[in-house]
Amino acid sequence: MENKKFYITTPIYYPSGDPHIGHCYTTVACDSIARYKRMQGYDVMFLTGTDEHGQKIEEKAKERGITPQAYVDGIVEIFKKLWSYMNISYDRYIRTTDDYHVEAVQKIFKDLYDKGYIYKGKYTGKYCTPCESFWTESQLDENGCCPECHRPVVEAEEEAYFFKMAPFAERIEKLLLETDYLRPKYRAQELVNNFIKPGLEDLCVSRTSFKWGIPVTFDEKHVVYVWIDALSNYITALGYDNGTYDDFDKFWPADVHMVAKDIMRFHAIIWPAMLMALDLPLPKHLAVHGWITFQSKTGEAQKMSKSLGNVVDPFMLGERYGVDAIRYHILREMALGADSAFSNEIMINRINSDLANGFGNLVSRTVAMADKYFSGTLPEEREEGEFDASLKEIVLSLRDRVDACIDETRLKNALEDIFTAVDRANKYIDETEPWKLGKDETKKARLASVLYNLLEAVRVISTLLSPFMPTTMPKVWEQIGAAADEATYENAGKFGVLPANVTVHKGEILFPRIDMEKEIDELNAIIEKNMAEAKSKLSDAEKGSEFTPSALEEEISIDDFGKCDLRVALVKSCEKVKKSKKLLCLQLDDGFGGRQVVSGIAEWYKPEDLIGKKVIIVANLKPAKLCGVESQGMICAADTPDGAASVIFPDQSLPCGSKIR
Ligand code: ME8
Repeated sequence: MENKKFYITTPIYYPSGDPHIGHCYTTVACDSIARYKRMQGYDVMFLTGTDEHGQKIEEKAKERGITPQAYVDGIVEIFKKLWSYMNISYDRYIRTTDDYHVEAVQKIFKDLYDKGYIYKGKYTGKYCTPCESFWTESQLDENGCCPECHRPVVEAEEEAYFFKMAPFAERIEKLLLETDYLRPKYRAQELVNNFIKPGLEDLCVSRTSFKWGIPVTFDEKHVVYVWIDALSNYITALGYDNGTYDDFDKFWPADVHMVAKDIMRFHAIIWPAMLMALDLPLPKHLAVHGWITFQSKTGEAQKMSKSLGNVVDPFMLGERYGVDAIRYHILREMALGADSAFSNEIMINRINSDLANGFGNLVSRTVAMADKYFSGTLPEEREEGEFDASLKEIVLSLRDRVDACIDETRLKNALEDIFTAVDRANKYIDETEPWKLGKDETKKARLASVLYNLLEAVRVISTLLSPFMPTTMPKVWEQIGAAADEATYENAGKFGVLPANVTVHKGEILFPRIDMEKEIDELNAIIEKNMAEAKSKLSDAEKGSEFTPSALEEEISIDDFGKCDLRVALVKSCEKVKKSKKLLCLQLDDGFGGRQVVSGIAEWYKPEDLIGKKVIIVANLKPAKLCGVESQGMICAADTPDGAASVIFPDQSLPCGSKIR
């Protein structure tokens, strides 16, 4: 058992809104790895929690008229409820408001100060309030906005403590470029180029502009910068600098920190620098995954955002399809490093093809045949035959392949490998045609072999799947007659473990097939309702603050603008363009005798929504034919955050032909 220890962490999440499918991804991924490692016999510590301090939380609580503590308490409960619902087997849950963590962070801060790595200075710079991050001029994006969220930054000046980063630059560069700390490795160069090459600047690590944070013990008007507070969680939760826990020596350094790319910089640069300053060993791996984006009806990928109403509610999905199906889907779709679009179609297809038709069908066919031909109990006579060897080979090599994927945090590949074996087993049924063997009394021994081989394949596959889908697999073991001590990791490397006269038990359908069309209609209705509700709940200011405008076009002169002739016009009549789902044809009174304009807004407007309304047109646009219909100009519309077009309606009292300037 010596050295068989494994420590894995999720980020600690901000309780600034309800958790969604994005948070589930990291947590379910870490949970599956933790379960797999436990199954392999490791002593596992799986940590998750919540990051509860900071200006954003203070502001949200104020808006609601409650204390920050009451505010976070409410949301933490929802996070914990979700984790229990999703079968997350964390060993420890840290809240940064826990006393022991507060005390330990204060000691860490003092320790870094005493060692000379933290000093007092004055901060003037750019601050992004939503991200709670200070940036230097050179780090801002091309519009002078926050490089993470692309929202405007404000000039901020305050007396502050700083953490010296320069002494660690060389070691961090080596860590990123020469070790396999960062996964995927291709992101290392980008970090080195953006942050280390220009010179690692000292990090501002205290704030005086708000109160909801951990006070600096030796200068109480300062609170500790949230990232110093948050990152420390990975060691305080093990008992570092506190007496609440005592497994620091046992579990540190961590084997895997898993995060999404938005917080890679903090974990790839600041966290190693802190650990180096504290003279502690560095974690072994930082696994960085992409975003789960939401694929809208119009097909574009959007960041999930509460104000768009597109946050995918894991409770709702779990109720409809079962928690294991959701766990499977998100892990199967997401590759390390890459973004992945969440769409209901992809999810339902995946559940139907892999789980209902693939694995579910394999189990139910195998069990049903053992039941039908042998009343549930296989006879002991056997006859080996063609195809057996190739089935056994793929099943026997599966465990090693999955082990390697788990060790490299490539869960999508682990599931792909397992489902290659599922496909192989289903093909074996087609090849051996047990229904024909069943009709022939002389082939009973061969039939028993075929069914036994299938049951063995299912045993190995279901054992290796159990960390990913922990609720369903015990039901499979029940159906195939595997005892608990037969469905073990050790046995997943063997063939021939079930007793020769195994008895199966027909059971419920594991993954019912979903009616795609019906489901999509229902889900779309739910999403539309959520979007409308989210919109109506938000103030205009909030809508603005969540929206990231597209980049500005190249600068033009006033003369250039003067060339563009915008006019007010009245929609006299309007109809859909035949054979086009997107186009409307509008007859306009433009103050100059009338004109016809074709506009691609049919998805969002019906003709009757527009007739009688004044609109703004680009009046001197060269005519063009759209779907064979001539268009003499263009209707002005704004892009909405959810990718629709919103026609600009000027004041109805403006005469047709009025020029816009
Ligand atoms: O950043 N797709 O907390 P956070 C994939 N408190 N992953 C997503 C996601 C999405 N759409 N949305 C969230 C913080 N995540 C800090 C962390 S750690 C010391 C402090 C996951 O609540 C992903 O793991 O904003 C991401 O890194 C994390 O949630 C950010 O959570």
